[in-house]
Amino acid sequence: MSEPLHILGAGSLGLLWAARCARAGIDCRLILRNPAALREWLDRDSVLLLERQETIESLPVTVELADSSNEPIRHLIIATKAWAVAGALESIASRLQADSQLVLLQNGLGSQQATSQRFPSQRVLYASTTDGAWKRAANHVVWAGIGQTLLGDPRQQPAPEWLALLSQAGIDWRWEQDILPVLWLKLAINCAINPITALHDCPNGEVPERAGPLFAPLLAELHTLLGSQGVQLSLTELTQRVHSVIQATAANSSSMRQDVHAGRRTEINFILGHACRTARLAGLATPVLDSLHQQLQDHLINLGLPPA
Ligand code: KPL
Repeated sequence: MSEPLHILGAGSLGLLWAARCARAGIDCRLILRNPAALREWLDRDSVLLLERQETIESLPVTVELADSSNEPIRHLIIATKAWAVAGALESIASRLQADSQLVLLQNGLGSQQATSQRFPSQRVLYASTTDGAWKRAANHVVWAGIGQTLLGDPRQQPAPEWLALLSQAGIDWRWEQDILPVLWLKLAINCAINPITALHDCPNGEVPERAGPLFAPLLAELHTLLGSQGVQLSLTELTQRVHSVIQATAANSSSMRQDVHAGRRTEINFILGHACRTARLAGLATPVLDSLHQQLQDHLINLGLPPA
C-alpha cells in the first residue's frame, strides 16, 4: 500500500489498532496529542507494548504530532474519546483532502454526525467495536478481549477497498450496509449498563440488581426510543441482548466506570445525553432515562467531573 494509515488518538483502542497494524508491517502513523506525549514516546524509542495473555510484544511504531508534517492524510482512524473528536479533527483538518476517508470508533452517538457535518466532502465511516483493551502505560496496551468491529457508511455505500488493510492487520471486521441501527443498539446497551455501574461503582454483572425495579422500565423506554429510530427488535430481544452483554462482561468495569475511576471526563453526553435529547426531539416521554441522566450528572459534579 502506498498511502500510510493514520491513527488519531493514543488511548487503549488507538494503541490496539496501531499495534495490530505494526505487527502486520502496515505503514501506520500514530498521531499524538501534544509535544509532551511525543517526548514520552520518543523516550521509549517509539516502541509500543502489546500484552495479551501473559505475553508482551514490542512493536516499533511511527509517532507524530498533527502539525509534524503537511503530508496529506488519506486514511484516518479516529480513536479518541467521543468528546475529543471535534478538537482532534480540527488539529489535522488542514491535512485532509477531498478524497480522505475517516473511520470513527467512538462509543455512543453524536460525534459521528457532527463529523459528517463538519467534513461533508470526505467519506466518513462509522464503526462499533467490541474489542476490549486498557492501558498499563502510555505505550503499553493490554488486549483484554478479542472482539469484532462493524463498519458502515451512513450514506449506505459499499465498503471502500482500502479496508482490506484491516484484514491484513488481523482485525476481525464486517461491513454493515445499515450502520446506524447497529450504533443505536450499542448505545441502548450502554445506556442500560454504563450509568448504573458509574453511579453504584459496580462491575457490569451487578447492574440488574443495583438498578432494581427501575431496570425493566428503563429497558422499555430504550426500546421505544430504538423503535423511533427505525431499529426493529422486540422488547424481549432487547432485554435478552442487554442481559447477555451483562453476563459476558460480568466481571468487567464499564468504560464509564473506568473513566470515573481514572478521574477522566466520561462519555455521558454521547450516551445518555444523546438518548434523552433524541427522545425529546421524537416527542417521547422517557422519565426513567431522564432521571438517570440527572442522577449521573449530579454524581459527576460531586466527583468534580464534567456533567456532559
Ligand atoms: O461497551 C461497553 C462499555 O463499557 O462501554 C459495555 C458493553 C457496557 C461493556 O462494558
